[in-house]
Amino acid sequence: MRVKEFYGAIVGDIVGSIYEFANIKTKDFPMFQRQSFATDDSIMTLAILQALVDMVRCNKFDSATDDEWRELFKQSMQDVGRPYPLCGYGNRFRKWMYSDDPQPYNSCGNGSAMRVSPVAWFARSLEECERLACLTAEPSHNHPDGIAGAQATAGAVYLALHGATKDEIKAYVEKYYKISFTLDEIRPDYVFDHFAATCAGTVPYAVEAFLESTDFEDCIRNTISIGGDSDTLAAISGAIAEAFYGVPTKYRGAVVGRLEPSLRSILTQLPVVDWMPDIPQDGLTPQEAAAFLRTHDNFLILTHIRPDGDTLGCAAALCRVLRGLGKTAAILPNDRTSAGYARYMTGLWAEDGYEPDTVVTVDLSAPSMFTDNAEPYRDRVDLAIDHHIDGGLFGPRRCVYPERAACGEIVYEIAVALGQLTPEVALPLYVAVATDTGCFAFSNTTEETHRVAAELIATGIDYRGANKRHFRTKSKRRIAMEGELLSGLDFFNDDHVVFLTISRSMIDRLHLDEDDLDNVAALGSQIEGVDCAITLRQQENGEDWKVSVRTTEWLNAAELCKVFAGGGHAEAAGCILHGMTLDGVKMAMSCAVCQIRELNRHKA
Ligand SMILES: [Mn+2]
Repeated sequence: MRVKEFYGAIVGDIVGSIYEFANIKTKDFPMFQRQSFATDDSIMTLAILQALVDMVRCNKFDSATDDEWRELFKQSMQDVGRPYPLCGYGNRFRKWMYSDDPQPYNSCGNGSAMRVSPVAWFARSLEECERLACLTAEPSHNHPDGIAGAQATAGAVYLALHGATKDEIKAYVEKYYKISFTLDEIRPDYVFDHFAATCAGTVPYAVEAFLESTDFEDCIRNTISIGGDSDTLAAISGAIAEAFYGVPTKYRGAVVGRLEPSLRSILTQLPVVDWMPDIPQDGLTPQEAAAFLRTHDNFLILTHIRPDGDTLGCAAALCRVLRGLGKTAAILPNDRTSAGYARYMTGLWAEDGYEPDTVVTVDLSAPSMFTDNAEPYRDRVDLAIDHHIDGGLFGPRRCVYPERAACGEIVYEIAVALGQLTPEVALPLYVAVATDTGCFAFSNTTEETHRVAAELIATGIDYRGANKRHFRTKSKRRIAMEGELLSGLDFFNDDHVVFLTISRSMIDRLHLDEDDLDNVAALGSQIEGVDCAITLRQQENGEDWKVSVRTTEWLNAAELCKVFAGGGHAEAAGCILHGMTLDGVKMAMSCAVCQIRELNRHKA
């Protein structure tokens, strides 16, 4: 898979953060520790990124003058950086940061090199890259060496992004700095002194750490192993290594979790810039995942909290595939499994005391989606199979295809690769695919979805029975509940937004269970003219609310739910709001809807 995103400089900075003043001269250390944090290198990199994004958004990227660029870079560094006085600014830069009229101070410090990497992603030629690099340096680091450090770094990232070899990258950097040493030669004597804080004392060393590396992680380890200004060195080498190798997706979660929301959003809300290059992203194909499964044994399969047909269907199918191969496999019990889906799980739940060797998650997108009893396995997931965009970042191996309508489509490919597409496997997979697509009616449904369904049906399963059971049958209680919900609709925003409320008293009075409440959210989205249907379900404590959102294309449901630490897909997502009254929840949700709508208008 190839993606347009960059985390490399920030990964390097965070890994290096705890070694800057406690150098280690070894490559053997944990990449992320609890104390690892994003320092000024990350924050200034994000500030430069924000400025570039702003220029694109206001359509001035091509027409802005040098003065306008310098002014914007300066402004962006102050805007983004001022809330973080303790992130590690040097003395003179701190004065600059909090000055009302900041002036360049002829610095040749490495600050100009550590923050520059985003320009390489936006530049369309090496010349443009060098010009922009110079303009990011000049507001503070206007010494010729400060500018050279920024240009050498940005140029190296640019070349790596555009397919240059290590020899070509080295030759380019040597226009600025001679690199006539190896890491082993300089390691004993390289310390964090005055020289190591300048561009000349940093950039060539970071570049050499990249040149000697075998992959992204090896580059970061090389960099930390020489000592010096570790976080800045690694921010530089990490940016180059990312452009050259790509960053393992497992590090994205570690970065995102260490950035405050406002900083995080600079990274995650990149505008579409078609000229921006993309980089390879790791991840297993279904065939590679199949190969992994074939060579392992004693499996435990994890499903997500509030399990749906997709996660349960995938688990049941995968468990049967593995048992079909003669392996030991079981599914961790999920006590919220509804009666309608329990029929597919018979005989597959793990018994108490089962000790697995291999842990696999299905349709489980984030750490917050683990069930309570899955706690002991949180840090030992071996393979994550998922179709959520940020899915499976907690695992070392991911088989993630966000373009797939259901995780069931991916497990189908795996079952085929392992020669195990039996009717017993196909039926739960059909349920997985059918339920996650609203019986092939949601907009996530593709030709591929239908092709997979056709292959599943061809095994001879009773798909008509499954469809009747899951889509055309309602309990009396469900019908009564729908009657009450529909008589209590609450419209907002010129009838574009509708709230449906399932109160605790309704659940108790009508004796509603999980089956009765399954997919209630779809009800509101059936109303003509409604673009956003929000179903609120009061939790047992009375003051927490489970929110399910269904939207049309004008509003991204996942973006909306992310505001409240939830997630999901573009047109179906969820979150939980804590400690609120019904009116409070409605207020919070409708405000967020309006804000996102405004933001999108602004973008457009
Ligand atoms: Mn799913």
